[in-house]
Amino acid sequence: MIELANPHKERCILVGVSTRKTSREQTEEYLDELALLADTAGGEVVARVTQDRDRLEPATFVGKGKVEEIRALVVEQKVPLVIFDDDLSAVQVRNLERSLECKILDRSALILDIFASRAKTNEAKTQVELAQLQYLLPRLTRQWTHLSKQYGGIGTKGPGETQIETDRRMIRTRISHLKEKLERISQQRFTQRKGRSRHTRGALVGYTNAGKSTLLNLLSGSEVFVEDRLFATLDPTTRIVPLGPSTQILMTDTVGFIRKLPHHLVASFKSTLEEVTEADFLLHVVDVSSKTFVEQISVVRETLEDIGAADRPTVMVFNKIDLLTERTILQSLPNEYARCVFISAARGINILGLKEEVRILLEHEFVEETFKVSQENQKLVSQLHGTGEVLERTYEENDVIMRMRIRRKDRERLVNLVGKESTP
Ligand SMILES: Nc1nc2c(ncn2[C@@H]2O[C@H](COP(=O)(O)OP(=O)(O)OP(=O)(O)O)[C@@H](O)[C@H]2O)c(=O)[nH]1
Ligand SMILES: [Mg+2]
Repeated sequence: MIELANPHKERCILVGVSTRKTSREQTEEYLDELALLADTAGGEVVARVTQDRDRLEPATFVGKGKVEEIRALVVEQKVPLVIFDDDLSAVQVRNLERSLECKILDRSALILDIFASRAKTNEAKTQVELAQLQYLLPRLTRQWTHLSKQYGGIGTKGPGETQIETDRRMIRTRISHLKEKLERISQQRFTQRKGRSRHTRGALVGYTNAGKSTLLNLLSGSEVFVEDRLFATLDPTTRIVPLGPSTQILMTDTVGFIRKLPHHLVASFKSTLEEVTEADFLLHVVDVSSKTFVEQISVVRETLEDIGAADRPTVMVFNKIDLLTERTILQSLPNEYARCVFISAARGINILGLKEEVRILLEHEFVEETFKVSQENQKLVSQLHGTGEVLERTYEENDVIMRMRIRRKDRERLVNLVGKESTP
């Protein structure tokens, strides 16, 4: 593991392969990003190696000659770590470790390592550990025999079993334990969210380092952690944001996405990402000054699809316009994205424009409706509470009259439901 706290940077070599699907230029861009990841993890990149190959080498990922070239660099520069931009199989890691005689990491392992050092809360730590173990399980080779020391105990070592089987069994047990723990955390979160359900809720989503936390700070006047490194935020933070003189909404900032985010990581961050899947609308923050912002948008969209949040009403927030020397690219974007604004969160440019766009979205997506329900019908009253924001409540004989803000798409269903239940 690379220690984030280590003041001595760990020297490393990055390796990327261009196949038929990826051009040379793309591979270089991916390596730029891998270099940022390595830097975030506390590494110092001393060399980058690339190769064009139609077919990846099953035994060593890159070709034999390339392995030799990397080995020469490792020896010459005394490098303890080589990081590959793509996922490696257990066999490839083992073979490469043997040939290069140094530590081998792939992109997923590096991202998991960063998440592990960033995780502060019980929830984030549990989610990261689950993802790490799931990543590890199919890659278990003999080198992992130390695990029994970590998780050992009575009954963990049956006679005649090989160490590796024991390790696998321990990991599986630990995985189910962590899953149960996360299920409980998810339940707690659900209860918390219900408690604050009368507010409209938005979530900030976007590629890592796009400026989500900076924007939340600006909108809410708070001080969420901001850093020019990847994955500064892992835990969701929710703040009240004033939209106008009489409207307040809740905004949640959460973990950023990245290309090839390990699948297990997305899956195990389910409870954190529920803040996104259950939000009323999304602000998709884009670093428009990045050369690869279009690809970043697709990565974020794919991840949103993965977690079932792709259909949320969304404002595209093109951030960091202060860094653009050439603004012509901005002209075409409104044709492509129905709702979009151009801002600089760091400089506070066009924040009023952003708030206006959110107001328009909310007006379009939400309506006010008044319901009259018998006070005795507690089930229906609480059902209404769960579907929207109660703006006003008055009582009339046995009835409660609730003026509510609800989603436009829920209106018909609710009117039918309440109409049927409350009129005699
Ligand atoms: N120049 C410029 N820099 C910005 C702007 N907005 C944010 N930044 C910088 O971009 C970096 C990342 O900002 P964050 O707010 O931490 O980004 P994030 O999206 O929360 O990142 P993660 O939590 O890592 O996913 C910080 O160094 C910010 O100061 C902007 O409008 N202009
Ligand atoms: Mg952040």
